[in-house]
Amino acid sequence: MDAYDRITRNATEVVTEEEVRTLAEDPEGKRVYVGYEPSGVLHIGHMLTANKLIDLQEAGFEVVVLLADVHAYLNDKGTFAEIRETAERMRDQFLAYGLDAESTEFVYGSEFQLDEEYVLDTHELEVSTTLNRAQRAMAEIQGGDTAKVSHLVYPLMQALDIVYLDLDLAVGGLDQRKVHMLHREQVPGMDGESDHTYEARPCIHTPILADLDTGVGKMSSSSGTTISMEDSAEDIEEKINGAFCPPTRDPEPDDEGNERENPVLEIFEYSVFPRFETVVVERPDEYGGDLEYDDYESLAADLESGELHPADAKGALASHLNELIAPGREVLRELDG
Ligand code: IYR
Repeated sequence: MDAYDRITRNATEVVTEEEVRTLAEDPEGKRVYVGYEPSGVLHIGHMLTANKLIDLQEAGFEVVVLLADVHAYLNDKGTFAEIRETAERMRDQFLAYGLDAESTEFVYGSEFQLDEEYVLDTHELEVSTTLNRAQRAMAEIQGGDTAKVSHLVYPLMQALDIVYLDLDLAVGGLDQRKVHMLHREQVPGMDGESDHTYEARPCIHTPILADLDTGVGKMSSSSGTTISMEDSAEDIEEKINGAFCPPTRDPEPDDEGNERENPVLEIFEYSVFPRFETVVVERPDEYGGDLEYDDYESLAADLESGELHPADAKGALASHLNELIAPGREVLRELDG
């Protein structure tokens, strides 16, 4: 796989392809980041963007993980002290998941977001951005129904982080795209207080998994079922067994006309295949014996043809997820004594 294909595999959106192609010509030492509002336990959504960071590390990028403590505070996720504590736990889980310790830099937002230059730059963006624009950028990130003033400052700060961390590329789930677009439109016009470069950077957006139980709408860590670093092997098995998995990549809409996805296949595609050379589906000999897949396409095709039964696919998914999660689970166990 060439550098561009590795950098962009499984991405839903690349902004712009041309800019990322230029980066791919010489990725060595280039800087890329994902920012996370700290939460005590990683869930499968964090792991999906982490897979992309691992791809980028393998392509030669330096990875910055922003532990966005100030952003979590602005999004009403707890007291500042509570948020700092969960951020520390997050770092250890990312390393256990497979980010390379040598080429990963963990930065707390509060290390630079309270500096005078940064605060003045935020105010500059407050002056140049309409309320409506900031609110739209936040629509998919905001916790709670009521927009607070903090929710309008949040995307402006995120747009600035890309400047202050001297990044060459920003990565995020598709829910971050409007903030990144705000960055691309607003930052290049800034006067700016700092010595950093106020140029727009390219962005890559990763898919958002569908709801595990129904395939309708997005998987959410706050409602519905999610898979997390805390889950035991049995928890994972139980959750995946209960997942929606018709024998197709393209399920029919439900009775109310809502579009549906196949979350089991999505997790194979975005979480499992990027991390395993081959995926083995264990089956007793009387059911045809083990199956082996080198890529997502052949597994999905077998599910569609009936060669691979959804129950066997789920069993393999649970065991591979368990393998990815086990080291982080161990870290959490040690942290909690
Ligand atoms: N908006 C992210 C958190 C976040 C991401 C980046 I990239 C930042 O520069 C700051 C915050 C979330 O929804 O978790």
